[in-house]
Amino acid sequence: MGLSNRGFTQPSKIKKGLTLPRGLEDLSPLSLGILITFFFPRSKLLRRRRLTGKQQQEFGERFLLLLSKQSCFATIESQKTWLVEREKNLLMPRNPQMRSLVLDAKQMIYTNSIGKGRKKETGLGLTNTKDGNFGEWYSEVVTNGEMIEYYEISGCYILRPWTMSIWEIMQSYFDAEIKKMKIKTCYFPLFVSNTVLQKEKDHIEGFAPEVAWVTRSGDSDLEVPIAIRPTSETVMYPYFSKWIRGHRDLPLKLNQWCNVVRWEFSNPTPFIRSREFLWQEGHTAFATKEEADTEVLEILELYRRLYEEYLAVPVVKGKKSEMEKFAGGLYTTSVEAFIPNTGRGVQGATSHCLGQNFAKMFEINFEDEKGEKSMVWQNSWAYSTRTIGVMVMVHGDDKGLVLPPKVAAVQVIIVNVPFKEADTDKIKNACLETVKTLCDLGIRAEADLRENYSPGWKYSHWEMKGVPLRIEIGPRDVANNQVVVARRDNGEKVSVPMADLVKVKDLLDDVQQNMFNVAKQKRDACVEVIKTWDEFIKALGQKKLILAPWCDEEEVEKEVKTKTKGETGAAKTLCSPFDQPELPEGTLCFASGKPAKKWTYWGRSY
Ligand code: 87F
Repeated sequence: MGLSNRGFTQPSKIKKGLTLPRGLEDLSPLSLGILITFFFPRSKLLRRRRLTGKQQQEFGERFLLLLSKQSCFATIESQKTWLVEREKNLLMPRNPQMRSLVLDAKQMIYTNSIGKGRKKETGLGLTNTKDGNFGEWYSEVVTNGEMIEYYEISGCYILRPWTMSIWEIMQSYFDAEIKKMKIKTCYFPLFVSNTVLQKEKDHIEGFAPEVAWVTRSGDSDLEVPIAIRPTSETVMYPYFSKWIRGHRDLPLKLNQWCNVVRWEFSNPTPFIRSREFLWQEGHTAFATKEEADTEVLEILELYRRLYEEYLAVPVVKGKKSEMEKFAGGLYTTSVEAFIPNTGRGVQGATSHCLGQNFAKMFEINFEDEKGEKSMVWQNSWAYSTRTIGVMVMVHGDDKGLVLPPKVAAVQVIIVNVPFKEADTDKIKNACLETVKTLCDLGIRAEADLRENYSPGWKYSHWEMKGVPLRIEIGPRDVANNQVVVARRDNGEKVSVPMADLVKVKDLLDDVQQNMFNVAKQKRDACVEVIKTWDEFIKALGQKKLILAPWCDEEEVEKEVKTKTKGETGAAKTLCSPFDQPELPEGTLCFASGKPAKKWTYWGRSY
């Protein structure tokens, strides 16, 4: 990607008589002339806005020649991407005649360049494979799948509707669950003063370089710079102190849905590591530690369900080591996911018990039932848009996104397959009827009846966007009162009688379950139980998720980190799973040789 089109501004330098790149042979020079007019609205070549038919034809011919300069493209793949990228940006002329020509050419370019003939090279529309170049594959999937648009500020991304609909579904689930727990919604300001931010020193220490500051308004410097929230403990807790007086004010349980900013410097990745992201942050205060402990686990269970039941991503619930926990808190629990392709763990969400640290700093006290002054016990917990990135990484394939039905904005896409002599209206009506039946059944279904795209193009398009089920309706299906259903997860096709469309519900459930099972199988296949340092190093080299007996000493963890530091980052503890395998008496720590206290997951991580 990122191909230069500098060559296109110097038509005079083109040599004639070169062969055309594959896929473009069928385009008439006129169509191409029109296309290029819209491809490069700002190019020097097209400074003159209004072009006559002849001029367009001329441009078309030049364009063909330019395209045939194979040297512009490193590979046929890059040519393909280039064409698709341009095709996306193509503007539509208002004149109906021009419009139909452009549409015609547009479809031809797409189907010719990435359609049937080339389907096998890689997944349609993707130039990288998941196993070939994971990083490039990921960024192609999130952009071509219309989830993300890159933005001019590094580490910031535009979240497109396809992303936001997933986020909203997850939000509805989680919000409803926490409301059942009597957690109330609130909203605190984005800005935080330095004094307040610095109040809890332990907490901010280490994070300080990531805090972004506003230092100016217009031309004048602010008297005191103000920070943009990286998290809201220090924003909220002064008010907890004000609002909590007696035991009747407890528990205080708040949650806010908002954005936060952390000015990361390491390799930004859409969803996974971005400088601004969306999350929910819950902040609660209780009279007793027991209540706080209980809530930590209740929330963690909601996070597990979010990953496993909604995103179909298996996670491990566990406790973070002292080194990896949130420094301002008492203990941290998390759900940890794993990306088999990169062999990296990823912290999916965290639920912290803050103990009384913040209560001390912010004087969050209450008078208990006996009239004695007491300090509250606090929790804080969050999941962010990172969840979506994990889902894409785990399920995506060489054709693009694969969305679990439960979070897909469109669960079923219905495509009409008109044949030349067929009654196209009849087919369209069958599609619309199917949409209605499915929607009445509570399924999120839509029909793609656009006439300017071929069925093949539409299949690829919706595959790229990860829609779980595709229904194809052609003349034969109409005649037989049936539809053909194709699954995104495994490519299987089945015929379903129109009268049995309720079966689509079972199919969606099956896709959801199958996606989880497949992901779990892959994750489990990466788990390596090891006992010795040599085994550890070997497994790390094989991108495994390592489960090892550990002495639980910080010094040892530090040493492992130092010893494994390399280009791809050091290995660290991910969590100690709550679900502990048996640890036989006398088991030794893989790293220190001291008696092991617990089983812990280790690996490189995001
Ligand atoms: C970056 C800059 C400043 C993480 C930061 O996990 C402060 C911080 O406090 C910071 N990055 N953290 C820890 C966040 C802890 C906690 N906050 C509420 C959560 C859950 C939600």
